[in-house]
Amino acid sequence: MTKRQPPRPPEQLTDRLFATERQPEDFRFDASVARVFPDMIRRSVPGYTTIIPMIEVITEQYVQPGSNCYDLGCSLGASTLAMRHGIAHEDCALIGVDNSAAMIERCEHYIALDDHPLPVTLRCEDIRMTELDNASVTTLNFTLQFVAPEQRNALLARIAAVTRPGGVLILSEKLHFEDDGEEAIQTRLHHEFKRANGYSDLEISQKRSAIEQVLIPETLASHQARLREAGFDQVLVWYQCFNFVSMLAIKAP
Ligand code: GEK
Repeated sequence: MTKRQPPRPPEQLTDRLFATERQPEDFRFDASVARVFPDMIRRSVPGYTTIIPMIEVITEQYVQPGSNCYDLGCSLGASTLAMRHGIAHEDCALIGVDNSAAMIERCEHYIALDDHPLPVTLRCEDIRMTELDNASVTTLNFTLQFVAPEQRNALLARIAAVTRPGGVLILSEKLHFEDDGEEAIQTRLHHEFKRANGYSDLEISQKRSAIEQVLIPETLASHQARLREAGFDQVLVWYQCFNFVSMLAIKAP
């Protein structure tokens, strides 16, 4: 009798996408990025490996029975799985949304490998259009920065409108600083973090050019003002490392 092999995670590669000289081209979340994504985000985003488990802790605190939880821009589901493990109510729905088919396809494997009983619905959709309703916890973990700035207000207002009293939005973003001196220091520290994680100067500069027009960072003050305008009653920073921040926007109970 042949022994059944346990399911294996999809093959994960080291991120070498920008290691050799390449033609300038805007960054896209395609299959080549999806294949290296866990390595890429861990080595590129300071604090990512702390933020993910804290999303579980925050979800646990704010999830409400009979509500929906959304992970908008779920990629391979790291934040989705953290939310899943923070939800103790069987009658909650957890929905992950990403408009990259390559990400969603791989995400399905990671969700299937996780043994938590709460079902996860994955939607290959644009977060600007996806249906939202009856939310207690919504996560935008480094996703809003990829939405055009002029479209951010409408999305956040829609999230705030469907968030129940006492519910929250977890918003993680790369920051821009008003003060040029601070911008220069925080950027240098971020690049040092990448160097310490094995990225070369060529990789850092090519990635920077590729992402420049695609990822538009804003100041902390703009985020805080927008979240309040959107309808959240309290906005606080629960984590910051260099130019990367995570905020908690709360609807009053
Ligand atoms: C994590 N949250 O591991 N609609 C849907 N998806 C989008 C859109 C859009 N309009 N724009 C971008 N995305 C994850 C990490 S990554 C962050 C999130 C990063 C998706 C895009 O396809 C990608 O998968 C994700 O947002 C951003 O916690 O790569 O820095």
